[in-house]
Amino acid sequence: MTVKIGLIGLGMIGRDHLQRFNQVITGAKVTAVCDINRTTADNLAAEYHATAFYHADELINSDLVDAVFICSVGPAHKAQILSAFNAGKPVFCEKPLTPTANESREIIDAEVRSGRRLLQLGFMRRFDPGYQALKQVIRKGELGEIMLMHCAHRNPSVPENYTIEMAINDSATHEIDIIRYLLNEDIVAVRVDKPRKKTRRAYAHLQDPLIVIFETESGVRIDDELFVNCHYGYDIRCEVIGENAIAGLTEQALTCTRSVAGMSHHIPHSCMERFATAYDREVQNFVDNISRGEEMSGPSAWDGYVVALVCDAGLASLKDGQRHDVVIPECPALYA
Ligand code: NAD
Ligand code: ISE
Repeated sequence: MTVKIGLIGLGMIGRDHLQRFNQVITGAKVTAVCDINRTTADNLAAEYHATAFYHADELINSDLVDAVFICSVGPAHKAQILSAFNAGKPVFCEKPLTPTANESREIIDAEVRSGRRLLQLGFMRRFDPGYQALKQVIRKGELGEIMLMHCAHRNPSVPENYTIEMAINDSATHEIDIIRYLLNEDIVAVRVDKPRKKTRRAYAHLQDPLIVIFETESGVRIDDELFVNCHYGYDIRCEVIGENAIAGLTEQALTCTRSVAGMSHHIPHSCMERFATAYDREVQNFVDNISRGEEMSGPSAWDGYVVALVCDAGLASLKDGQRHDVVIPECPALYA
């Protein structure tokens, strides 16, 4: 069976996934594409031999589509996900689930009413070999009691339309999810610190870098450096500090060069380069579940909702600099 995919949102990540479906993924074909920019939709439909749509609902309800793949901007996600649920079609949605927790709650309630998991969320780091290996190390108990974590989320640059709030609900979302994945517990408090100094490379409206401090249920304290105009590359770092040992992600480069200048290796320049394997695996997971007639697995709407709750607290702290508690309601049985 070839799963017929309808892909909505043909920007940076949408095009990357389109190419992935064309070159890497087995068992699926993109039969329909949609973008509010008609020229973009027409051009990519022609290039990939798909049908162009300009309204998401029309693509979602089309017989050309078995499963919906959402890569539009965050504020458009809720309506498109609910429309896919109404059509009874499985849906992959890029992160964030929605920009606010209240909107995410509506998605939880709708999916629970449907009685089955229909959605996989695009927290691709859970499919990254490095993070998976780190989780195994933690699970085996080699580190002893975990006390601290140091994370860094460095992007070479961000466009002018990237707002300070996006540092929390677009970038830090990845750390919030991966902290929960690695430690198997929830975040209960957040504080955002604005260092007095900011990089000259950021647009005037941005405070960059930021430091976010998280605290988990058991008391693990995590610092996350968000530096989205770091200039030198796309560099994602994570170190877990235990009582007996410390473990972290390694450099990702496959080769290392020795020269008179010393040792050097390549540093990725985009998320598409750094997480290529993770994206391949998350998308194949989505397709395989549909091909086998199984419910969705991997990051869920619940994960998206909890991350949105942490982001809401982070946004409040961005305004007042205070520590904000995160209150997480009981998890519905569907996601247990
Ligand atoms: P982008 O701005 O480059 O592209 C978004 C596209 O969606 C544009 O072509 C726009 O015209 C289209 N669009 C907007 N509203 C639409 C609507 N209602 N219906 C149809 N099309 C619509 O953005 P991007 O960087 O590709 O990001 C898209 C989404 O993917 C965001 O949610 C972002 O957070 C996420 N993302 C995830 C990762 C990751 O690492 N997992 C990386 C980049 C982006
Ligand atoms: C972007 O939307 C992503 O999801 C990238 O993975 C992240 O590194 C970047 O900061 C976000 O803007």
